[in-house]
Amino acid sequence: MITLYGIPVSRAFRSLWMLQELGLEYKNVPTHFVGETRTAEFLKLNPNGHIPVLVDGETVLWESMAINLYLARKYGAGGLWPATVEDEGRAFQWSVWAMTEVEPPLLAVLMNRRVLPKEQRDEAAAAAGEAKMAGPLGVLDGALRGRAYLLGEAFSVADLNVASVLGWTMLAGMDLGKWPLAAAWLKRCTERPAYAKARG
Ligand SMILES: N[C@@H](CCC(=O)N[C@@H](CS)C(=O)NCC(=O)O)C(=O)O
Repeated sequence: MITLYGIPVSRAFRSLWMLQELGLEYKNVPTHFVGETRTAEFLKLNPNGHIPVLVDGETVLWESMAINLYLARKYGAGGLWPATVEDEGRAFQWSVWAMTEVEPPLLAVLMNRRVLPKEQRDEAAAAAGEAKMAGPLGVLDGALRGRAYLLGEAFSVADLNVASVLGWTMLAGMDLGKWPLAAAWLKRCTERPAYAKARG
């Protein structure tokens, strides 16, 4: 029995997308990030007080990228999980990269352009985040030269993990016109049926 705690409008979307891609049966407990992750009961699952949390039988996991790598490794053989150890390394590389190089500046753009109440938004922080995003977007565009997906010609966990973070550019209204390969790749990834299903 697989249970995923979290709501689609949060980082839990990343793992809901993975569960949908893998066609797994699962229960979604729609735990909201405002208030519901700090109860004594929830903190037993994730002492950090964050969603998503995955419970797969006896295994409890948190951190969206780790959950997705685990799910792809366990249930995605011959599909989303890479066929070679070298490509596994690349999947780890891209997943860590998404969290460290992309998420912080992109979150600044998203929060200060869309999420925070207007009077709390800081346009300077949004602009600084947007400027910083030019680095990772250039890296991604370069990596996609001559290939449809990050590990080659097939969509994999590497693409899902990176696209699930980069998808925030759409919510934030960022123009990716300067990085056409990255923009086309993001469109390919987010047009997948499982992406729409995960949004609920
Ligand atoms: N690095 C974690 C971050 C998780 C996270 O910060 N989740 C937010 C929702 S998007 C949350 O649960 N916030 C509620 C809280 O911290 O109280 C991951 O990727 O899973």
